[in-house]
Amino acid sequence: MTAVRIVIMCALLIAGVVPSTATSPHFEITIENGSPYFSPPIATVMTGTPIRWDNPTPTEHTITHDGCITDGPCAFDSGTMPPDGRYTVPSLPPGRYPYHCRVHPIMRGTVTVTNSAVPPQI
Ligand SMILES: [Cu+2]
Repeated sequence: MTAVRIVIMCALLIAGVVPSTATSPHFEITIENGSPYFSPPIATVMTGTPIRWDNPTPTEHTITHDGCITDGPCAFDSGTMPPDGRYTVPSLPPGRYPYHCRVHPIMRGTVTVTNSAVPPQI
């Protein structure tokens, strides 16, 4: 009976019926006060992996896809992230996503989303 219960719980989790807090695997990027400002500054994640930025600094930042300030499509823009704030992008289509902080344009990072287990050659 326990196995049946586990199967049902898994089905509910997959269906999103049961809210999951810490169970969702995500890729974590931490904002830092000094260069390179994002740790890691260059990240490669598998399609479907949520990407989360944590802001442990005492300063407000944004996570803004470069496309949001150019002609390109705007894939994500956090708005202002307060100290101890967090921003999660649930998933992105495969591609390369350079991003920056609107408050401090010197802060730059890149996320590459891939379907392949082997990171693309740059
Ligand atoms: Cu900033």
